[in-house]
Amino acid sequence: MQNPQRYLVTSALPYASGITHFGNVVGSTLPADLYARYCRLRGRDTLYVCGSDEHGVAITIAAEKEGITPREIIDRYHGLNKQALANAGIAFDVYDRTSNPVHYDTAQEFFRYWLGKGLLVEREEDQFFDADANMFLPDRYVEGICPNCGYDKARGDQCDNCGAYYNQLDLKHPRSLVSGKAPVVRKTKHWYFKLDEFQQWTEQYVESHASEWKSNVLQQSRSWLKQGLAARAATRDMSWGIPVPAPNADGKVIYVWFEAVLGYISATKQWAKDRGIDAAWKRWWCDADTEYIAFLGKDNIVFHTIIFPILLHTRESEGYILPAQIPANEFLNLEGQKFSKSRNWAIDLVQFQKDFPEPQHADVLLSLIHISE
Ligand code: B3M
Ligand code: ZN
Repeated sequence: MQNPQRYLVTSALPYASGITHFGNVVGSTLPADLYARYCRLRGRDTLYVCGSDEHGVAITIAAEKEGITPREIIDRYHGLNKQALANAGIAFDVYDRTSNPVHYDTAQEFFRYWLGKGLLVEREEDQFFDADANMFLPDRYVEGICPNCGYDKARGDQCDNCGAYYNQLDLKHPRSLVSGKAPVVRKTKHWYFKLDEFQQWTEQYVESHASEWKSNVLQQSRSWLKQGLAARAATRDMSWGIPVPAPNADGKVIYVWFEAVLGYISATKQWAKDRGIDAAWKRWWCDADTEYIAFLGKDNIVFHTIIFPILLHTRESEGYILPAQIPANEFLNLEGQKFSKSRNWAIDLVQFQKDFPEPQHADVLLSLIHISE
């Protein structure tokens, strides 16, 4: 874009399922904050938007582990993370949360729009079901051997080892993380988003940024597109999440990745509401003079270079803009090993700030940490 009038900056919404760790901070939040500060120093009209991602199985598994409700989990960690990031000096203009009713309205409005445009098709498909727990097994509730690389702790929707996304039925030797047993297959109905109809448009969108995007971002987006986009379930059988606004949708929620990215828009609406300038959100999301830069970690690349642009493109006729720049950092290593909450190999922000309460200590640590390329 030749001469942007304003700069919209977002960073990936940390799940409110635990304390945000330095991998999250250094991977997307800190670079976004640095860039937003640079824009402000250049006198640019800048808005830095972030918040908590509060739905999906990351939340429900964390709640089940502690025997508390998802609401209790998100209220605890949204508050802790928001405070810890503020203590670290991250200068958001808004740090909202996707349990906000403003976000429910936004996500359901988009979903109704896609239904009305025929972009969602109802399908009855096979899905893993845990007969002992009497529940369908979405995403991380099932683990198995990755169909792409053979990793033996691959999740139901994505492999942490090679990054591949697949239909959970492609997992080999699947086992339920609820009962530990092999799941059975049952039919269930979901609404599938016709991503395949946007193959050509997405290729054109990605290639139009080939000279600006980082090589890791381009490479992962191109390889995903090379596999061919397929219709993906945009709903899940879960009680926690945003209810599907369609007839006969009891017990169905919008799949977290089809609503969390819309959380950037909802947070901007909340920012405008808090200032009594409700309509001002449109200046950031529905004005061609806005330059949008989305910061994230490498495991979220395709949701920001393919899925989110498609969702926005469906409403480009109303002026919705697309991300112009999507800088993604590789995973942060600690003594040569990738950060991992589950393997208890992380520096969590809250603990660090307890041990080193002086504000300048956060800067020292963040400046010392090496981001693995
Ligand atoms: N909550 C972060 C993660 O995958 C995810 C980002 C959402 S950005 C809309 O850990
Ligand atoms: Zn794999």
